[in-house]
Amino acid sequence: MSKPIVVVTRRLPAPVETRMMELFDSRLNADDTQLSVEQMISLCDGAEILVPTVTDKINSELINQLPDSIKMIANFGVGVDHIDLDAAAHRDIVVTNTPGVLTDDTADLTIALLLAVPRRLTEGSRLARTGAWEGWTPTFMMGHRVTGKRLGVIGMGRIGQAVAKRARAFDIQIHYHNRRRVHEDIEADLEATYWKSLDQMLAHMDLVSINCPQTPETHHLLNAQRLDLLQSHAVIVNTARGGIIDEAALAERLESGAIAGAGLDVYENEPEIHPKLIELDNVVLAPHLGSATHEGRLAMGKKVVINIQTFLDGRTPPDRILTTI
Ligand code: 8YV
Repeated sequence: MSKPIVVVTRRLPAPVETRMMELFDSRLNADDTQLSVEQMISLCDGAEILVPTVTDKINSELINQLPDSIKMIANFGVGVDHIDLDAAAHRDIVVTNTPGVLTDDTADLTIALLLAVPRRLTEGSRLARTGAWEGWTPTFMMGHRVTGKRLGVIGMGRIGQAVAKRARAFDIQIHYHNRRRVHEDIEADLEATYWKSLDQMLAHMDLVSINCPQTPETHHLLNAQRLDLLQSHAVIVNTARGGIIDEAALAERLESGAIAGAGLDVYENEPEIHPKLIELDNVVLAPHLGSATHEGRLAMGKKVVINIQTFLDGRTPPDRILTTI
């Protein structure tokens, strides 16, 4: 019996690709180059499953050109803002993602940024490497303490909660804004204060972490007006999606000192980064590393495989994303 054909748009960790080759007739991207719409459509000819990543724009234009043979999009990653879910539903294409297995890694990176910015870690590292360091003095490169500060988590889902849990270990006070208030047991556990109004929360925080998905509702959630609500000593960290912040407005405020600092792992037009952000010393930049651990990426691959196998067995994949249409 012939194996089902699976198209994988980017290189995945070797053990994941090996498993996919064993189980499926896998069309892999050995060069790991970004596929054009035409290439993706032609590769999908006769295939049943497409495995994209965050770097692929799976918009309605592409979905509508996919061959009828494609029955499933098994995304390698948790965020699905690059996939038009409604267009997929219209064509009866099942979409899955990989939640849960990258929660801890993303939360760890968030904490790394939350510490690196107030403690001026990359600025100090640059100084040490260029030989410009002239030695210790009592007033040299002072940053700010995080202990006891107020952290406002925007989006108290799996990752937001994991960030809050870690931040508690630093005696940081947890505040959050979420579409819905979380269960009282979780609030009690995290000693977290719920703010129905994002605007009011922003005005009172020392640290802000973005941990919500990007949706039409959260696009530019932190626009110029909201950024202006932040206190001038506030530090903002984003490990979710770049489009949730108006990047140009953020860069302006970081440059003027209206916001003290930022730690960013994601950008509006990846891999482009706003040129001002690159120049500023009060900004720590990471190249979308949230889930970039060997352990995390293997677990993501395993989830993709399980979702595909379950679907091919005629059952509902564990990580199926449901749309309302
Ligand atoms: C992944 C991410 O590496 O899972 C996500 O949503 O943002 C990343 O951590 C990426 O999406 C892989 O497709």
